[in-house]
Amino acid sequence: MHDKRAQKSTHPEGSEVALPLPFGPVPSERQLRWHEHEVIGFLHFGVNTFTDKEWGYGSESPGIFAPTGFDADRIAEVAAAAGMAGLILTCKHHDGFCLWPSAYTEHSVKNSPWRGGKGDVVREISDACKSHGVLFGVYLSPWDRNRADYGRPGYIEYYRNQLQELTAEYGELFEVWFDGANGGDGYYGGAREVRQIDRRTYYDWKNTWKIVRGNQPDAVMFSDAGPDIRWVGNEKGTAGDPCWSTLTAADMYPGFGGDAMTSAESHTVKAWGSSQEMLNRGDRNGDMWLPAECDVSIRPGWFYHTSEDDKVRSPQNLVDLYFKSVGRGATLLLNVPPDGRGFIHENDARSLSGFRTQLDDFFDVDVAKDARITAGNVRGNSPLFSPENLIDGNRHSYWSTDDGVHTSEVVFQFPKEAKFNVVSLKEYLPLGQRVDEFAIDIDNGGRWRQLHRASAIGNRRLVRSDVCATQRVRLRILKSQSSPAISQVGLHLGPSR
Ligand code: FUL
Repeated sequence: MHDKRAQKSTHPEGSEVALPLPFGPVPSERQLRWHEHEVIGFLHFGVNTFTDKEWGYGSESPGIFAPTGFDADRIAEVAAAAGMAGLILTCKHHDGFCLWPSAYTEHSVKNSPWRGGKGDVVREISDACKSHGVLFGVYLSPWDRNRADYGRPGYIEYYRNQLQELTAEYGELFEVWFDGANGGDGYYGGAREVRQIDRRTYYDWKNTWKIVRGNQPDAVMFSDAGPDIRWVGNEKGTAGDPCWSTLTAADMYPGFGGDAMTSAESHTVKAWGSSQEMLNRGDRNGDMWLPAECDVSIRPGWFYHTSEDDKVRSPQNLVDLYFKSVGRGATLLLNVPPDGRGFIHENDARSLSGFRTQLDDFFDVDVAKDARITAGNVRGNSPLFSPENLIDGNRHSYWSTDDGVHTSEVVFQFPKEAKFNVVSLKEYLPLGQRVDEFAIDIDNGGRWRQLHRASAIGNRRLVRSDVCATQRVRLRILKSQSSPAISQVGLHLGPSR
């Protein structure tokens, strides 16, 4: 269902030609900013780093949290060098141990030997992010296996108090992450039992989220169900193809993507086969802008384990993930867990740096800029919507067609053979996700040969191929819900697969 409200056309100042009307749901300002981030880092750090576990039971002594050389600057520096736009820290994982000296519990760094009980990991990471130009975000696990009151109303007050501390006392946040894993066995203040909660109602999310909106109006909130960013339905770092940025999420909530669905929910997702599949691909007819974030770890586990030092993803593997996440209109949230010393292990740092070098090799040069460009149709024949906008490097300018012209083409003519193995496309998002299908053709001895055909463009669509050498490239918009609005076409040559 799309927004059928009557929309008035607007004319930019001094122009006779009206702007195209938006189509369907459109992103908010905060979502638009987030779309630009592309690669974000995730830091899983806490008691598990010292117990060699993935999920702490909740009974761990704060005394075991003892990094020998914690260095937030070194972490932020590695992230910045890797081109990560931001870092999200697990301030509290399911074990309940807090990396900041929360006023509401003793189960925190204030009872650890680290920095003599005066330390604050959240503060040090947020400060280091600031000095390295990296944005900062927080993860606060809704599930808490330490708390005696988990599962009762009192815990909600505790959880909200902590959300208040993190969102009010650590400067500007760009993202707040709500994990879906919730309920099961745990320490629970010594009860050592199994506790289940109703994921739909227990947290009264609508009101809990207000704390974040009040303190951090520019931050996006992530969960299985938004409200700003959705889980991509797997932890492999790959978005569906296509992966629409729209979804109908009214009945969804954090934890929805897990296995525990009510029969009403199973009904909602029946058409997709599973909720994970729905999250992975999005819904072309969805009524909300709810783009996907692809969380994945650089190692098999989320927390650091010495035994995985030789299982770190290679730069090539990370580049492949980039193409399957960012290249499908989503964001890559790459976990790089600090080790027991308290910084990113040398093997992980080396892979990250190789990853960045390869991406730069791809995208530093754009041969499309050398082309003469012609389009089948230009909106009102106005320079405002000229196909030249496709190569001006400006995210806010775009090529568009007259109203009613939903299929069209753009031809890039080169003075001499252009070589590339990646095509990069960007839609102008403030007008919604308009294009259903497109194709890329190359001139092969005077005849067009189709290189690629796909559905959906969105924030970014990367098409990887063998190296092409040609004097003409053509983009065909085969199906669009409205006049297309494309803001970028890039042609790049990078390392072969
Ligand atoms: C999952 C958690 O259970 C994992 O430990 C990790 O934090 C991952 C990002 O989300 O749901």
